[in-house]
Amino acid sequence: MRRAEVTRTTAETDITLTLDLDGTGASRIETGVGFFDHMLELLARHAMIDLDVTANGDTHVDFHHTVEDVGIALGQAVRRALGDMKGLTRYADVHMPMDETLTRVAIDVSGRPFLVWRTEFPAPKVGEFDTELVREFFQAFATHAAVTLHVETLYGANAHHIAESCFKGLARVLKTALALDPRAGDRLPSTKGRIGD
Ligand SMILES: [Mn+2]
Repeated sequence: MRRAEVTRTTAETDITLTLDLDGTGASRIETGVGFFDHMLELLARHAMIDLDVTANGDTHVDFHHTVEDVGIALGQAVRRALGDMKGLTRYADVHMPMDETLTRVAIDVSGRPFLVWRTEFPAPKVGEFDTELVREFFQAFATHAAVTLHVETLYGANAHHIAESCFKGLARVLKTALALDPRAGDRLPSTKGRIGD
């Protein structure tokens, strides 16, 4: 069972997150941040990960702590749910279109945290949501899932579309890279014999 639950309580946020990597994309997301809920719902759907998130954060300050801490919790949960990584596909990439926007996302479930971020937003906000928080989420996720993640928006004009292409792109690379390869059996996808440092 590739499932995990993470609870994380700080002075800034209180988060409970459960996921099932081998789900159907069902989700129940309540972060108190509408746009972020929208992004997490489509992440779960397109990754086919079952995901429940409840976050009570200091959104009276702004959405920064809530978004970053959910990224941390999601990364931790993915890493735990992966277990020993035997049989893992490991690599994936996608070009994700969203109307006029095209974003490329590539992942290596490497055990080595790294984010390359080449996405800029034409507007500082989508509704109430600061667009700079998209990068914060991806950085937190990549660090705590211990994955190498490259995100580059090749072109795009609409900030909502750009954000959505990043999250959908992440979803699709997770769906592929986190899948078990039946031909791999119980072997690690590494000639080194271990994943990580
Ligand atoms: Mn949308």
